[in-house]
Amino acid sequence: MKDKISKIKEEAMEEIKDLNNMEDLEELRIKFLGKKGELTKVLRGMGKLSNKERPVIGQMANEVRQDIEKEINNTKESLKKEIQKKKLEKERIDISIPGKNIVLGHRHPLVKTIEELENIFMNMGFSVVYGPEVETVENNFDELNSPENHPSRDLTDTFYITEDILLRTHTSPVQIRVMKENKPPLRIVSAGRTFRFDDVDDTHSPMFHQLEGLVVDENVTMANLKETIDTFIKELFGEDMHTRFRPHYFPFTEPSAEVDVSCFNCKGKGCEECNGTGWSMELLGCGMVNPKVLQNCGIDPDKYSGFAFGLGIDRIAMVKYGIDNIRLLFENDMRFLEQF
Ligand code: FA5
Repeated sequence: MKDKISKIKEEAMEEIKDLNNMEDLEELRIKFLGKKGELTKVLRGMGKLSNKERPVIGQMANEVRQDIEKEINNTKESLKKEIQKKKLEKERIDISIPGKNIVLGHRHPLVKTIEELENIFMNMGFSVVYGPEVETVENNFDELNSPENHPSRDLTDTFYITEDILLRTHTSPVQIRVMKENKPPLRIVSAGRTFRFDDVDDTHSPMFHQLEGLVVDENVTMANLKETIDTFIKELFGEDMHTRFRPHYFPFTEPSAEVDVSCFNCKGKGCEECNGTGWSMELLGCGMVNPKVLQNCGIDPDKYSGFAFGLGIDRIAMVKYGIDNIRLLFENDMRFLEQF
């Protein structure tokens, strides 16, 4: 039996030498030391030994088991080191290679313009509110006193979703929402997307942005409206800019006006850009809230009056950043956007 045990040890040690992966090592451990392994098989025969021989053989078997285990563990350790070394060699990083440039984006010129406009109006005591882009015909037209035969209601001018729901054609329906839900005094601005069946040219787009303003209180006058617009334009474009109010018609304001701003190139002197007029393109419409609209919203027109205005935000961004074509704002061309 002693010979058998010594032979097992010799064989195991010899086989371990040739192994170079963990799986084979585990197989070897099972082969020699497992429950059905070589050493266990020999030990099963110990019952036949005399009382004198049994402890001697037992001790020898234990020593052999420990020796084999020790050799397996040592081999495992050196295999681990070997694997780690190979891995490190394979994954070595060349720190002399130049790093990849991370391109950091920034806010779109339209978003910057909206934030700037909102900040100016907030400093003037206005609150910022939001309205939905999908509106009811009632809020977009009816309550704003737009008659049935008004051209802007036409199918060819407006994107209808159903007969009663549409993509809002302006931000003025926010006026209705605010006046129906709140009592005067009111002082709000609301910016967002608007939609019209307009053909695209340098200053028109079927999707564009407006900022609506509304003030309702006792004794609000046209002078307040003029002063507010004038202050805002000077705040946005500088003290040397002037405004001009031209009479206009909107069903929801009476009287109404369109506002021109001094040409940004020549500051009013007259140049090629403004065809010698000294005034830039049309930027906004405004007026005193029509008493009928106040009434539609449950506000007493004998007690309260108000003014409202609607700015074309895209055109303001164009003037502010010297952009001569509205299409550029929506094409997402990085070469254009990176300039702001
Ligand atoms: C209106 O939309 C009125 N709701 C404005 C208003 C509000 C008047 C409150 C009175 C009281 P208008 O259709 O003129 O008005 O449009 C206002 C501004 O939006 C224009 O001055 C222009 O700057 C801009 N705008 C209009 N259509 C387009 C378009 N297709 N593309 C780009 N900007 C546009």
